[in-house]
Amino acid sequence: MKLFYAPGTCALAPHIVLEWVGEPYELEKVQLGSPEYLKINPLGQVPAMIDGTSGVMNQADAILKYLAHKYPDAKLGDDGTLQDAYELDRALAFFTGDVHPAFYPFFKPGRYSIDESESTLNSVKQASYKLIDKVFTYLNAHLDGLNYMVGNRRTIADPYAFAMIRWGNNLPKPLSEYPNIYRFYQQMRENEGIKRAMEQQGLKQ
Ligand SMILES: N[C@@H](CCC(=O)N[C@@H](CS)C(=O)NCC(=O)O)C(=O)O
Repeated sequence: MKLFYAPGTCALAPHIVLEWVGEPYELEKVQLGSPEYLKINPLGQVPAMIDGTSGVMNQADAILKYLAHKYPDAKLGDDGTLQDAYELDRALAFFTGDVHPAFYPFFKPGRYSIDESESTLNSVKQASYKLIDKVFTYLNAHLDGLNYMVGNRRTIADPYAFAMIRWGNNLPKPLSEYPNIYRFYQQMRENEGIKRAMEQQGLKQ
């Protein structure tokens, strides 16, 4: 099992899951957009993963579900009920389809406009920030009274949440203004598997 990652990206989520599972795996740090990496994942994105003869797997949510299925004893998937399976899929879809895309224009505004003037790029970032605030406000309400994303137990949705909440550390509004998100993040930050994954990626915060 080999995980391709770049530090601090959404690849942190499957990296944490691999730490939680505790089986041997390899890590390969890649240069996003490099010709070498495009040969591995033509989308140029991380995470990507290879498991034996699987070929190159990509898409964070699919990789997370693959790991949950491959390692049922780690109990990081749904609990076997229809409702829980829905709740878990909903959480993964929220991060993949709402939170990740909300952040991307903030990180790479030049991709979202053919006018690259500073004022246009700032405008793209501000529009992105409005979306981030919207999804964080929703997430903050969801986490009210909860320590985990789904079913009040640890699942693959929690590292995904952690990786994206981490991106919120350098926003105009501090994370502490979303108190439930802030509490969730601080609590996850104490987890040994998360500490190991962050250390391996060279991440401080
Ligand atoms: N749909 C993909 C998106 C992955 C993605 O965009 N990852 C970012 C890092 S968080 C990336 O590799 N960006 C490089 C790029 O877009 O060129 C997934 O969910 O895995």
